[in-house]
Amino acid sequence: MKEKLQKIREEAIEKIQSSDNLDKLNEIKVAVLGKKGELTEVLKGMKDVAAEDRPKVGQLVNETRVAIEEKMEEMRKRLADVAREQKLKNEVIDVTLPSKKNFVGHRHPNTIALEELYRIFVGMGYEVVEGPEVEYDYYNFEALNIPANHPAKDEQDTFYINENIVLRTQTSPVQVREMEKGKLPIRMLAPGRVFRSDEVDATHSPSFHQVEGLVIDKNITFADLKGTLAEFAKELFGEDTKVKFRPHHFPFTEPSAEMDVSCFKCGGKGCRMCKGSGWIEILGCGMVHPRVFTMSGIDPDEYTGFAFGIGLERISLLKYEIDDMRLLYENDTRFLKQF
Ligand code: 2NL
Repeated sequence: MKEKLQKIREEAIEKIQSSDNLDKLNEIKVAVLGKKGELTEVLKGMKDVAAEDRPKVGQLVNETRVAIEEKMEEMRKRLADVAREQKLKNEVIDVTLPSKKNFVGHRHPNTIALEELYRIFVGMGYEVVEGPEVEYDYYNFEALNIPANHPAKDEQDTFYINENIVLRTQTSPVQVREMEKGKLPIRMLAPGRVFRSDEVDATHSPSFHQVEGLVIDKNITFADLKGTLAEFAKELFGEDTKVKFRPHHFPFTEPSAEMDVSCFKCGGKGCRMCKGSGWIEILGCGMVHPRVFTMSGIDPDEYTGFAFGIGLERISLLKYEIDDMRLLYENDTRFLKQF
């Protein structure tokens, strides 16, 4: 019996010492100390041992168990340490590795142009105001002195929601709503999406963006309009930019004009950009029509004002020399990432 226990002990310790991971150690534990383990089997055979020898044999079995358990615990600790070391080694972060490339988005050309307009006009004291894209016919047409029989009101040009409601064709209704509030003077910019029933081509889209400006105060004259817009043109296209006003007609302004800037590409000599003329049309403008004032409750004998409308896409196309408006709407990242 003594030899048998000695043998179990020696074999178990040898196996423990040669095991190289915690799973193997556990297998040994089951094989020796488990329910059907070698040592447990010896204990089960105790009934065949003579009664007077039992305490001695029992003590021997216990000593063997303790010795194996101690060895096992010692080995378990050692293997756990090794495993921990290995885990830490695997988790080491090399802080000298180059970082992942950060992909940053780009601003849309329209956004860049709009922010440029904000910079210029907010710098002159203008306030930016937005309003609804779906408008009453009244605010979009009637309050702007556009009569019922005007061609702009034709279903060919305007998207109608119903008889009284349209998709706004300009952002002037935002300004009419401000005028109605009666808080004067006004110096405002009305940017936003507008809609016209146009066929898509290189220079037209059924949905584009407009930035309108409005200034109302006592004693505002056409000289204020010219000075303001000339300054704007210099800020946007460069200090050497000249401006030219050509008489025009809008129902909401009187007198009305279109403003050209000297070509910023050729300086006025004539090139592809300005189609040889040396001038580029940039915006429409004029003095607010007295009828527009009275309809919004402002006395035209007390107040005067000027207004202008700029096509945002036209500015982005010119400034970034883009030759097709459709590129602005496709959101092709190969195009957008150039800006
Ligand atoms: C263009 C240029 C323009 C205005 C817009 C305006 C707004 C109010 C009163 C008077 Cl509330 N005018 N806006 C004025 C002149 C030109 O836009 O080419 N439009 C078709």
